[in-house]
Amino acid sequence: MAKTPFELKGRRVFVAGHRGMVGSALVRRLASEDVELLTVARAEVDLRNQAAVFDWFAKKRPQAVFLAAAKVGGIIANNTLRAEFIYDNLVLATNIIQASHQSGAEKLMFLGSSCIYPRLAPQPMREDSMLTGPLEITNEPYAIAKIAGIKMVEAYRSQYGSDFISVMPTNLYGPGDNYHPEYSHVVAALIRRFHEAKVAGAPEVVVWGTGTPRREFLYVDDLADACIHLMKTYSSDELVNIGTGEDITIAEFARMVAGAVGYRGVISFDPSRPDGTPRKLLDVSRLARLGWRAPTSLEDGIKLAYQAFLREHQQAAE
Ligand code: GFB
Repeated sequence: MAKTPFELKGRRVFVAGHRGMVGSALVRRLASEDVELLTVARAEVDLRNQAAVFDWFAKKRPQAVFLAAAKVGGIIANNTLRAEFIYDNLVLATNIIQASHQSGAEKLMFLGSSCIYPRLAPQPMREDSMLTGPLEITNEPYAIAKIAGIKMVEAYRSQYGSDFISVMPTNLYGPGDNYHPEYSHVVAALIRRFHEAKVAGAPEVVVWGTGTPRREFLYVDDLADACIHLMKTYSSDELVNIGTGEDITIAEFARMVAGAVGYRGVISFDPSRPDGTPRKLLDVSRLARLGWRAPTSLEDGIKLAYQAFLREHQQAAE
């Protein structure tokens, strides 16, 4: 089962979800790995369609699979599109994990999320705190689907001896993010809101919630680098958290984004919007023991994300 180090070089590597923020970062990172990269457009194969997925895997026979396809969104998207979040994420996990097994993939990495840990898990959250308490209600459907994926990986390892692993990224941001005003995550939402307020000369920007929740943010290219490192060197049924090990309040974070964007007006808070989990800081000591730490500081990452927003915004306008 455990065949570490796992050589990526020369292998057929499938990135499921290559158009998403995480998948496109994996594709960028894999460009320096000398692999035969496999991706598939949604118009060709909808990864939620079991027959189409089984068929595609039988033809392409990827040797390594990154399962980065997911229905994702911020706190309001998770809380509103509850059926889509549980259905899409469950079906993506079951289709791709089973297809990888059937077609003889040698290695698979399943990407989960820090919201699989209990709402009030002791901080920083260790990998063994999964399933020790109730989940945050606003993203429970998403978290349950991700927990199911983790349990599938464990089960396939145990019954079939598959070299499948699971990693848990913290809140992510960077190029390719979704800037939808209502459904995005906080980083993309605030970059866009502060930018538009600066351009319009607006005197005030409203930030959702009380500003007191704490969040940890990881630049998505750092996540991709950690994933490649673990794909090559890690094989165990224990999860691995991927984060920076540092968090910040939403209020402080909003001030940082305003600074990076160059917005000088007033920042106010709207407590009628949900705060979500009070704090979710990952314990990254297992990852550190495995030889990886995040290279990009939050200050630098926000600047890079703002540049990416300006580029993507420009392209969308053209
Ligand atoms: O990023 P976010 O939507 O995700 O919100 P979660 C983080 C925090 O930022 C919350 C606050 O406390 C929000 O209230 N916030 C402030 C805002 N202003 C805004 C804004 O304009 N937009 C958004 N979206 N938030 C998600 C989960 O939780 O995190 C998912 O729902 C997933 O399942 C993802 O785990 C990583 O950290 O609260």
